[in-house]
Amino acid sequence: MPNYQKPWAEPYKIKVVEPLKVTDQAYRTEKIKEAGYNTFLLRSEDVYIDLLTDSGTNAMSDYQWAGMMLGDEAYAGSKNYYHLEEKVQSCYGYKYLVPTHQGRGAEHLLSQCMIKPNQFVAGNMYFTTTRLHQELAGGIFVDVIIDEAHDPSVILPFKGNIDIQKYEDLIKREGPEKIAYITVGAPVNMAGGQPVSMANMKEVSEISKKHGIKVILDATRNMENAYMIQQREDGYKNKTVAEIHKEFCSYSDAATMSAKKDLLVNIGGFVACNDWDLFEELRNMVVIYEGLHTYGGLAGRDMEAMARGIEEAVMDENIKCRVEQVAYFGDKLHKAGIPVVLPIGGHAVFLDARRFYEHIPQIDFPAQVLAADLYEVSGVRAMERGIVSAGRNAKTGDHNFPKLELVRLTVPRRVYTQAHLDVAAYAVEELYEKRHEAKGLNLKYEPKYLRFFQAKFEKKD
Ligand code: PM9
Repeated sequence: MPNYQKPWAEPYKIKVVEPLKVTDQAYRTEKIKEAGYNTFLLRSEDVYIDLLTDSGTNAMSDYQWAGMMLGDEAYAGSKNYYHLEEKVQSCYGYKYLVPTHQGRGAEHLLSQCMIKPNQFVAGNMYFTTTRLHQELAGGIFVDVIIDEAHDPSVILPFKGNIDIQKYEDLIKREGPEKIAYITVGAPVNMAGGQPVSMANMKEVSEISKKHGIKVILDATRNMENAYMIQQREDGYKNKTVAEIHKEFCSYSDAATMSAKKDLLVNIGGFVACNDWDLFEELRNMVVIYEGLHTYGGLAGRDMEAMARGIEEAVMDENIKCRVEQVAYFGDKLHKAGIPVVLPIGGHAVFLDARRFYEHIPQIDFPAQVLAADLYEVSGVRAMERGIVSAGRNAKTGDHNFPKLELVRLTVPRRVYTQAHLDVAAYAVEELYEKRHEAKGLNLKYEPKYLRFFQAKFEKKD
Protein backbone atom coordinates (compact mmCIF):
# COMPACT_ATOMS: atom_id res chain seq x y z
CA MET A 1 0.00 0.00 0.00
CA PRO A 2 1.43 3.48 -0.83
CA ASN A 3 2.66 5.36 2.25
CA TYR A 4 0.42 8.39 1.78
CA GLN A 5 -3.25 9.12 2.29
CA LYS A 6 -5.57 7.58 -0.29
CA PRO A 7 -6.46 10.36 -2.76
CA TRP A 8 -10.00 11.27 -3.72
CA ALA A 9 -11.20 12.42 -7.12
CA GLU A 10 -14.21 14.29 -8.48
CA PRO A 11 -17.25 11.97 -8.74
CA TYR A 12 -17.94 13.09 -12.33
CA LYS A 13 -16.21 13.45 -15.68
CA ILE A 14 -16.19 16.47 -18.00
CA LYS A 15 -18.52 16.44 -21.01
CA VAL A 16 -18.60 20.07 -22.23
CA VAL A 17 -15.82 22.65 -21.95
CA GLU A 18 -15.70 26.43 -22.24
CA PRO A 19 -12.42 27.93 -23.51
CA LEU A 20 -10.65 30.46 -21.28
CA LYS A 21 -9.07 33.65 -22.59
CA VAL A 22 -5.49 34.32 -21.54
CA THR A 23 -4.49 37.99 -21.47
CA ASP A 24 -1.26 39.80 -20.66
CA GLN A 25 -0.63 42.07 -17.69
CA ALA A 26 -0.61 45.32 -19.70
CA TYR A 27 -4.11 44.52 -20.97
CA ARG A 28 -5.35 43.72 -17.48
CA THR A 29 -3.80 46.89 -16.03
CA GLU A 30 -5.97 48.85 -18.45
CA LYS A 31 -9.11 46.78 -17.76
CA ILE A 32 -8.96 47.00 -13.97
CA LYS A 33 -8.38 50.76 -14.18
CA GLU A 34 -11.44 51.08 -16.46
CA ALA A 35 -13.39 49.00 -13.92
CA GLY A 36 -12.53 51.49 -11.18
CA TYR A 37 -10.49 48.81 -9.35
CA ASN A 38 -13.71 46.92 -8.67
CA THR A 39 -13.62 43.29 -9.82
CA PHE A 40 -17.45 43.27 -10.11
CA LEU A 41 -17.11 45.79 -12.94
CA LEU A 42 -14.79 43.68 -15.09
CA ARG A 43 -16.17 41.89 -18.12
CA SER A 44 -16.16 38.16 -17.58
CA GLU A 45 -14.43 37.62 -20.96
CA ASP A 46 -11.39 39.48 -19.57
CA VAL A 47 -11.08 37.09 -16.63
CA TYR A 48 -8.90 33.97 -16.75
CA ILE A 49 -9.91 32.04 -13.60
CA ASP A 50 -13.09 33.41 -12.07
CA LEU A 51 -13.16 33.01 -8.29
CA LEU A 52 -15.45 35.99 -7.74
CA THR A 53 -18.30 33.87 -6.45
CA ASP A 54 -19.83 30.42 -6.25
CA SER A 55 -23.24 31.98 -6.85
CA GLY A 56 -24.92 30.76 -10.03
CA THR A 57 -21.53 29.79 -11.45
CA ASN A 58 -22.14 26.06 -10.99
CA ALA A 59 -21.71 23.52 -13.77
CA MET A 60 -25.00 21.62 -14.07
CA SER A 61 -25.05 17.88 -14.63
CA ASP A 62 -26.45 16.09 -17.69
CA TYR A 63 -29.35 15.02 -15.45
CA GLN A 64 -30.13 18.67 -14.68
CA TRP A 65 -29.78 19.75 -18.33
CA ALA A 66 -32.08 16.90 -19.38
CA GLY A 67 -34.58 18.17 -16.82
CA MET A 68 -34.45 21.63 -18.39
CA MET A 69 -36.08 20.11 -21.50
CA LEU A 70 -38.98 19.00 -19.33
CA GLY A 71 -39.78 22.56 -18.31
CA ASP A 72 -43.53 23.08 -18.00
CA GLU A 73 -43.85 26.78 -18.77
CA ALA A 74 -47.54 27.12 -17.89
CA TYR A 75 -48.22 30.37 -16.04
CA ALA A 76 -49.95 28.54 -13.21
CA GLY A 77 -49.44 25.15 -11.61
CA SER A 78 -46.29 24.05 -13.47
CA LYS A 79 -45.47 20.40 -12.82
CA ASN A 80 -41.88 21.46 -12.08
CA TYR A 81 -43.15 23.50 -9.11
CA TYR A 82 -44.75 20.37 -7.64
CA HIS A 83 -41.56 18.40 -8.22
CA LEU A 84 -39.57 21.11 -6.45
CA GLU A 85 -42.08 21.25 -3.60
CA GLU A 86 -41.79 17.49 -3.12
CA LYS A 87 -37.98 17.70 -2.99
CA VAL A 88 -37.96 20.64 -0.56
CA GLN A 89 -40.43 18.81 1.68
CA SER A 90 -38.50 15.57 1.68
CA CYS A 91 -34.97 16.98 1.85
CA TYR A 92 -35.40 20.16 3.93
CA GLY A 93 -38.48 19.05 5.84
CA TYR A 94 -40.50 22.30 5.59
CA LYS A 95 -44.19 22.05 4.76
CA TYR A 96 -44.68 25.06 2.51
CA LEU A 97 -42.65 26.44 -0.38
CA VAL A 98 -42.60 29.80 -2.17
CA PRO A 99 -40.10 29.93 -5.06
CA THR A 100 -38.25 33.20 -5.71
CA HIS A 101 -35.94 34.39 -8.45
CA GLN A 102 -32.93 34.14 -6.10
CA GLY A 103 -31.96 34.41 -2.42
CA ARG A 104 -32.52 38.12 -1.97
CA GLY A 105 -36.04 37.73 -3.35
CA ALA A 106 -36.72 35.31 -0.50
CA GLU A 107 -35.08 37.67 2.02
CA HIS A 108 -37.20 40.54 0.77
CA LEU A 109 -40.49 38.67 1.18
CA LEU A 110 -39.59 37.24 4.57
CA SER A 111 -38.30 40.55 5.98
CA GLN A 112 -41.42 42.39 4.83
CA CYS A 113 -43.69 39.74 6.36
CA MET A 114 -41.91 39.30 9.68
CA ILE A 115 -40.28 42.59 10.73
CA LYS A 116 -42.11 45.52 12.30
CA PRO A 117 -40.32 48.91 12.31
CA ASN A 118 -37.69 49.22 15.06
CA GLN A 119 -37.69 45.53 15.91
CA PHE A 120 -34.32 43.84 16.35
CA VAL A 121 -33.12 40.99 14.18
CA ALA A 122 -30.39 38.83 15.70
CA GLY A 123 -27.95 36.98 13.47
CA ASN A 124 -24.56 35.24 13.37
CA MET A 125 -22.65 37.98 11.55
CA TYR A 126 -24.32 39.96 8.83
CA PHE A 127 -24.72 39.02 5.21
CA THR A 128 -24.90 41.99 2.80
CA THR A 129 -28.29 41.40 1.12
CA THR A 130 -29.85 39.81 4.21
CA ARG A 131 -29.05 42.76 6.48
CA LEU A 132 -30.11 45.30 3.87
CA HIS A 133 -33.56 43.71 3.48
CA GLN A 134 -33.93 43.59 7.25
CA GLU A 135 -33.03 47.29 7.48
CA LEU A 136 -35.30 48.27 4.59
CA ALA A 137 -38.16 46.56 6.46
CA GLY A 138 -37.38 48.76 9.49
CA GLY A 139 -35.36 46.21 11.47
CA ILE A 140 -32.18 46.76 13.46
CA PHE A 141 -29.59 44.04 12.94
CA VAL A 142 -27.68 42.74 16.00
CA ASP A 143 -24.65 40.49 15.55
CA VAL A 144 -24.69 37.63 18.10
CA ILE A 145 -21.92 35.47 16.66
CA ILE A 146 -19.11 34.28 18.95
CA ASP A 147 -16.22 36.80 19.22
CA GLU A 148 -13.71 34.34 17.77
CA ALA A 149 -15.48 34.53 14.39
CA HIS A 150 -14.09 38.05 13.99
CA ASP A 151 -10.50 36.83 14.38
CA PRO A 152 -9.06 35.20 11.22
CA SER A 153 -6.40 33.20 13.04
CA VAL A 154 -8.43 31.51 15.81
CA ILE A 155 -8.93 27.84 15.01
CA LEU A 156 -12.25 26.40 16.20
CA PRO A 157 -14.32 23.64 14.60
CA PHE A 158 -17.55 25.70 14.72
CA LYS A 159 -16.51 29.31 14.43
CA GLY A 160 -19.92 30.31 13.05
CA ASN A 161 -21.78 29.51 16.28
CA ILE A 162 -24.22 31.85 17.97
CA ASP A 163 -22.91 33.23 21.27
CA ILE A 164 -25.75 32.05 23.51
CA GLN A 165 -24.92 34.63 26.17
CA LYS A 166 -25.07 37.49 23.66
CA TYR A 167 -28.43 36.21 22.38
CA GLU A 168 -29.90 35.81 25.86
CA ASP A 169 -28.63 39.26 26.86
CA LEU A 170 -30.38 40.76 23.84
CA ILE A 171 -33.66 39.02 24.74
CA LYS A 172 -33.35 40.21 28.36
CA ARG A 173 -32.40 43.76 27.41
CA GLU A 174 -35.03 44.35 24.73
CA GLY A 175 -37.73 41.83 25.55
CA PRO A 176 -38.73 38.97 23.21
CA GLU A 177 -41.56 40.95 21.60
CA LYS A 178 -38.97 43.45 20.29
CA ILE A 179 -37.11 40.70 18.45
CA ALA A 180 -38.54 39.91 15.02
CA TYR A 181 -36.55 36.68 14.71
CA ILE A 182 -33.06 35.26 14.76
CA THR A 183 -31.31 34.37 11.49
CA VAL A 184 -28.82 31.54 11.57
CA GLY A 185 -26.55 31.44 8.55
CA ALA A 186 -24.86 28.06 8.31
CA PRO A 187 -22.09 28.21 7.35
CA VAL A 188 -21.32 31.91 7.85
CA ASN A 189 -20.26 33.39 4.54
CA MET A 190 -18.74 36.66 5.82
CA ALA A 191 -16.80 34.88 8.58
CA GLY A 192 -14.95 32.76 6.03
CA GLY A 193 -17.48 29.97 5.49
CA GLN A 194 -17.37 28.89 9.13
CA PRO A 195 -19.90 26.23 10.20
CA VAL A 196 -22.48 26.13 13.00
CA SER A 197 -22.66 23.01 15.15
CA MET A 198 -25.82 20.96 15.57
CA ALA A 199 -25.59 21.42 19.34
CA ASN A 200 -25.51 25.20 18.96
CA MET A 201 -28.44 25.22 16.53
CA LYS A 202 -30.44 23.03 18.91
CA GLU A 203 -29.75 25.34 21.83
CA VAL A 204 -30.71 28.42 19.79
CA SER A 205 -33.94 26.66 18.87
CA GLU A 206 -34.76 25.76 22.50
CA ILE A 207 -34.10 29.29 23.80
CA SER A 208 -36.08 30.83 20.96
CA LYS A 209 -39.04 28.50 21.52
CA LYS A 210 -39.07 29.38 25.22
CA HIS A 211 -39.39 33.08 24.32
CA GLY A 212 -41.66 32.68 21.30
CA ILE A 213 -38.98 33.92 18.85
CA LYS A 214 -38.85 32.38 15.39
CA VAL A 215 -35.61 30.87 14.06
CA ILE A 216 -34.92 31.56 10.38
CA LEU A 217 -32.24 29.51 8.70
CA ASP A 218 -30.25 30.96 5.83
CA ALA A 219 -29.92 27.55 4.18
CA THR A 220 -27.93 28.80 1.19
CA ARG A 221 -24.92 26.53 1.82
CA ASN A 222 -26.37 24.27 4.49
CA MET A 223 -25.18 21.09 2.75
CA GLU A 224 -21.60 22.28 3.29
CA ASN A 225 -22.44 22.92 6.93
CA ALA A 226 -23.89 19.41 7.23
CA TYR A 227 -20.71 17.90 5.76
CA MET A 228 -18.56 19.81 8.26
CA ILE A 229 -20.79 18.55 11.10
CA GLN A 230 -20.32 15.00 9.82
CA GLN A 231 -16.54 15.49 9.85
CA ARG A 232 -16.21 17.42 13.12
CA GLU A 233 -19.08 16.92 15.57
CA ASP A 234 -19.42 13.97 17.95
CA GLY A 235 -22.25 11.63 17.10
CA TYR A 236 -22.54 12.48 13.40
CA LYS A 237 -19.72 10.47 11.82
CA ASN A 238 -22.04 7.67 10.74
CA LYS A 239 -24.92 9.83 9.55
CA THR A 240 -25.38 10.90 5.95
CA VAL A 241 -25.19 14.54 4.90
CA ALA A 242 -28.86 14.26 3.93
CA GLU A 243 -29.81 13.16 7.46
CA ILE A 244 -27.69 15.82 9.15
CA HIS A 245 -29.00 18.53 6.84
CA LYS A 246 -32.62 17.61 7.56
CA GLU A 247 -32.07 17.47 11.31
CA PHE A 248 -30.42 20.91 11.21
CA CYS A 249 -33.38 22.39 9.31
CA SER A 250 -35.77 20.84 11.85
CA TYR A 251 -34.50 23.31 14.49
CA SER A 252 -35.75 26.26 12.43
CA ASP A 253 -39.22 27.59 11.64
CA ALA A 254 -38.46 28.78 8.12
CA ALA A 255 -35.58 29.10 5.68
CA THR A 256 -34.47 31.44 2.94
CA MET A 257 -32.41 29.95 0.18
CA SER A 258 -30.22 31.10 -2.65
CA ALA A 259 -30.33 27.97 -4.80
CA LYS A 260 -27.48 29.42 -6.85
CA LYS A 261 -25.07 27.87 -4.34
CA ASP A 262 -25.76 24.44 -2.80
CA LEU A 263 -28.35 23.47 -5.39
CA LEU A 264 -26.01 23.54 -8.38
CA VAL A 265 -28.10 25.81 -10.57
CA ASN A 266 -27.47 29.13 -12.30
CA ILE A 267 -30.55 30.92 -10.97
CA GLY A 268 -33.23 30.34 -8.34
CA GLY A 269 -34.18 30.56 -4.70
CA PHE A 270 -37.03 29.96 -2.30
CA VAL A 271 -38.47 30.63 1.09
CA ALA A 272 -39.92 27.66 2.94
CA CYS A 273 -41.77 27.47 6.26
CA ASN A 274 -43.94 25.36 8.52
CA ASP A 275 -46.47 27.94 9.61
CA TRP A 276 -49.60 28.30 7.47
CA ASP A 277 -50.19 31.97 8.42
CA LEU A 278 -46.66 32.95 7.41
CA PHE A 279 -47.06 30.97 4.18
CA GLU A 280 -50.25 32.90 3.39
CA GLU A 281 -48.48 36.20 3.91
CA LEU A 282 -45.55 35.11 1.78
CA ARG A 283 -47.94 34.06 -0.97
CA ASN A 284 -49.61 37.46 -0.80
CA MET A 285 -46.25 39.16 -1.21
CA VAL A 286 -44.74 36.92 -3.86
CA VAL A 287 -47.36 37.87 -6.45
CA ILE A 288 -46.42 41.55 -6.04
CA TYR A 289 -42.66 41.24 -6.31
CA GLU A 290 -41.69 37.94 -7.92
CA GLY A 291 -44.53 36.24 -9.83
CA LEU A 292 -47.29 33.73 -9.19
CA HIS A 293 -46.76 31.52 -6.12
CA THR A 294 -46.08 28.49 -8.33
CA TYR A 295 -43.15 30.06 -10.17
CA GLY A 296 -41.89 33.06 -8.15
CA GLY A 297 -39.93 34.66 -10.98
CA LEU A 298 -38.50 31.42 -12.34
CA ALA A 299 -39.08 29.49 -15.56
CA GLY A 300 -40.43 25.96 -15.13
CA ARG A 301 -37.14 24.61 -16.47
CA ASP A 302 -35.21 26.46 -13.75
CA MET A 303 -37.41 24.89 -11.06
CA GLU A 304 -36.77 21.47 -12.58
CA ALA A 305 -32.99 22.03 -12.54
CA MET A 306 -33.30 23.09 -8.90
CA ALA A 307 -35.37 20.02 -7.92
CA ARG A 308 -32.77 17.77 -9.55
CA GLY A 309 -29.99 19.85 -8.01
CA ILE A 310 -31.36 19.02 -4.55
CA GLU A 311 -31.04 15.31 -5.31
CA GLU A 312 -27.39 15.74 -6.31
CA ALA A 313 -26.42 18.26 -3.63
CA VAL A 314 -27.24 15.95 -0.71
CA MET A 315 -25.17 13.06 -2.02
CA ASP A 316 -22.21 12.50 0.30
CA GLU A 317 -19.65 12.03 -2.47
CA ASN A 318 -20.66 15.29 -4.17
CA ILE A 319 -20.50 17.48 -1.09
CA LYS A 320 -17.27 15.85 0.09
CA CYS A 321 -15.62 16.68 -3.24
CA ARG A 322 -16.88 20.27 -3.05
CA VAL A 323 -15.60 21.00 0.46
CA GLU A 324 -12.36 19.03 0.08
CA GLN A 325 -11.48 20.87 -3.13
CA VAL A 326 -11.72 24.15 -1.24
CA ALA A 327 -9.66 22.65 1.61
CA TYR A 328 -6.95 21.56 -0.84
CA PHE A 329 -6.69 25.10 -2.18
CA GLY A 330 -6.70 26.67 1.28
CA ASP A 331 -4.11 24.29 2.72
CA LYS A 332 -1.80 25.01 -0.18
CA LEU A 333 -1.92 28.75 0.49
CA HIS A 334 -1.66 28.32 4.26
CA LYS A 335 1.39 26.06 3.92
CA ALA A 336 3.00 28.68 1.65
CA GLY A 337 2.75 31.17 4.49
CA ILE A 338 -0.08 33.26 3.01
CA PRO A 339 -2.30 34.82 5.70
CA VAL A 340 -5.70 33.13 5.26
CA VAL A 341 -8.75 32.77 7.47
CA LEU A 342 -8.55 29.56 9.48
CA PRO A 343 -10.02 27.00 9.50
CA ILE A 344 -10.58 26.92 5.74
CA GLY A 345 -14.32 27.32 5.05
CA GLY A 346 -16.65 25.30 2.87
CA HIS A 347 -17.00 27.48 -0.21
CA ALA A 348 -13.96 29.73 -0.41
CA VAL A 349 -10.51 30.60 0.80
CA PHE A 350 -10.36 34.04 2.40
CA LEU A 351 -7.12 36.04 2.31
CA ASP A 352 -6.54 38.23 5.36
CA ALA A 353 -5.82 41.58 3.70
CA ARG A 354 -4.87 43.23 7.00
CA ARG A 355 -1.87 40.92 7.29
CA PHE A 356 -1.24 40.67 3.53
CA TYR A 357 -0.99 44.45 3.09
CA GLU A 358 0.01 45.45 6.62
CA HIS A 359 1.08 48.92 5.46
CA ILE A 360 -2.33 49.87 4.01
CA PRO A 361 -4.78 51.23 6.62
CA GLN A 362 -8.38 49.97 6.48
CA ILE A 363 -9.65 53.37 5.35
CA ASP A 364 -7.57 52.96 2.16
CA PHE A 365 -9.41 49.70 1.34
CA PRO A 366 -6.64 47.05 1.53
CA ALA A 367 -8.90 44.16 0.51
CA GLN A 368 -10.20 46.11 -2.47
CA VAL A 369 -6.57 46.78 -3.48
CA LEU A 370 -5.66 43.12 -3.05
CA ALA A 371 -8.52 41.84 -5.21
CA ALA A 372 -7.63 44.37 -7.93
CA ASP A 373 -3.90 43.56 -7.76
CA LEU A 374 -4.52 39.83 -7.98
CA TYR A 375 -6.52 40.34 -11.17
CA GLU A 376 -3.84 42.61 -12.58
CA VAL A 377 -0.97 40.17 -12.04
CA SER A 378 -2.76 36.97 -12.97
CA GLY A 379 -6.25 37.36 -14.44
CA VAL A 380 -7.67 35.60 -11.37
CA ARG A 381 -10.80 37.37 -10.16
CA ALA A 382 -11.65 37.49 -6.44
CA MET A 383 -14.01 39.58 -4.29
CA GLU A 384 -13.51 42.17 -1.55
CA ARG A 385 -15.15 41.25 1.78
CA GLY A 386 -14.09 44.07 4.08
CA ILE A 387 -14.86 47.72 4.65
CA VAL A 388 -16.41 48.22 1.20
CA SER A 389 -18.79 45.26 1.62
CA ALA A 390 -19.66 46.34 5.18
CA GLY A 391 -21.14 49.60 3.84
CA ARG A 392 -22.17 52.50 6.04
CA ASN A 393 -24.02 52.79 9.32
CA ALA A 394 -27.69 53.29 8.38
CA LYS A 395 -28.11 56.07 10.99
CA THR A 396 -24.80 57.98 11.07
CA GLY A 397 -23.70 57.42 7.48
CA ASP A 398 -20.15 56.60 8.65
CA HIS A 399 -18.23 53.68 7.17
CA ASN A 400 -18.71 50.46 9.12
CA PHE A 401 -15.24 49.22 10.10
CA PRO A 402 -15.45 45.40 10.21
CA LYS A 403 -12.76 43.49 12.08
CA LEU A 404 -12.41 41.20 9.09
CA GLU A 405 -10.80 42.78 6.03
CA LEU A 406 -10.79 39.90 3.57
CA VAL A 407 -10.51 38.89 -0.05
CA ARG A 408 -12.58 35.88 -1.00
CA LEU A 409 -11.31 33.34 -3.51
CA THR A 410 -14.54 31.47 -4.12
CA VAL A 411 -14.60 28.05 -5.73
CA PRO A 412 -17.53 27.49 -8.12
CA ARG A 413 -18.99 23.98 -7.99
CA ARG A 414 -17.75 21.42 -10.56
CA VAL A 415 -16.14 24.17 -12.69
CA TYR A 416 -12.40 24.21 -12.07
CA THR A 417 -9.82 21.46 -11.69
CA GLN A 418 -7.02 21.17 -9.16
CA ALA A 419 -4.68 22.60 -11.81
CA HIS A 420 -6.68 25.84 -11.98
CA LEU A 421 -6.47 26.14 -8.21
CA ASP A 422 -2.70 25.52 -8.33
CA VAL A 423 -2.37 28.37 -10.84
CA ALA A 424 -4.48 30.66 -8.64
CA ALA A 425 -2.42 29.74 -5.56
CA TYR A 426 0.80 30.47 -7.44
CA ALA A 427 -0.54 33.91 -8.41
CA VAL A 428 -1.35 34.74 -4.79
CA GLU A 429 2.14 33.66 -3.71
CA GLU A 430 3.75 35.80 -6.43
CA LEU A 431 1.76 38.80 -5.30
CA TYR A 432 2.66 38.21 -1.66
CA GLU A 433 6.36 38.40 -2.54
CA LYS A 434 5.93 41.96 -3.82
CA ARG A 435 3.31 43.01 -1.27
CA HIS A 436 5.31 46.07 -0.12
CA GLU A 437 4.77 47.79 -3.49
CA ALA A 438 0.96 47.97 -3.08
CA LYS A 439 -0.79 51.32 -2.63
CA GLY A 440 -4.21 52.21 -1.21
CA LEU A 441 -7.27 53.46 -3.09
CA ASN A 442 -9.55 56.49 -2.93
CA LEU A 443 -13.31 56.02 -3.24
CA LYS A 444 -14.46 57.86 -6.36
CA TYR A 445 -18.09 56.79 -6.78
CA GLU A 446 -20.39 55.14 -4.26
CA PRO A 447 -23.92 53.86 -4.93
CA LYS A 448 -26.55 54.10 -2.21
CA TYR A 449 -27.06 50.38 -1.55
CA LEU A 450 -24.70 47.37 -1.54
CA ARG A 451 -21.88 49.61 -2.64
CA PHE A 452 -19.36 46.81 -3.20
CA PHE A 453 -21.16 45.82 -6.40
CA GLN A 454 -20.76 49.13 -8.24
CA ALA A 455 -18.37 51.44 -6.35
CA LYS A 456 -15.42 52.90 -8.27
CA PHE A 457 -11.97 53.73 -6.96
CA GLU A 458 -8.75 55.38 -8.11
CA LYS A 459 -5.17 54.74 -7.05
CA LYS A 460 -3.68 56.90 -4.33
CA ASP A 461 -0.55 58.83 -5.34
N1 PM9 B 1 -24.18 35.33 -1.91
C1 PM9 B 1 -22.00 35.39 -2.76
O1 PM9 B 1 -21.23 35.61 -3.71
C2 PM9 B 1 -23.84 36.42 -4.13
C3 PM9 B 1 -24.13 37.86 -3.96
S1 PM9 B 1 -23.26 38.79 -2.78
C4 PM9 B 1 -21.82 39.09 -3.48
O2 PM9 B 1 -21.63 34.89 -1.69
C5 PM9 B 1 -26.09 34.10 1.63
C6 PM9 B 1 -25.39 33.40 2.73
C7 PM9 B 1 -25.45 34.38 0.45
C8 PM9 B 1 -26.14 35.07 -0.59
C9 PM9 B 1 -25.49 35.44 -1.78
C10 PM9 B 1 -27.50 35.41 -0.37
C11 PM9 B 1 -28.28 36.14 -1.43
C12 PM9 B 1 -28.08 35.11 0.82
N2 PM9 B 1 -27.38 34.46 1.80
O3 PM9 B 1 -27.39 36.22 -4.43
O4 PM9 B 1 -29.72 36.84 -4.01
O5 PM9 B 1 -24.17 34.00 0.30
O6 PM9 B 1 -29.20 34.54 -4.69
O7 PM9 B 1 -28.57 35.27 -2.46
C13 PM9 B 1 -23.40 35.71 -2.90
P1 PM9 B 1 -28.71 35.76 -3.98
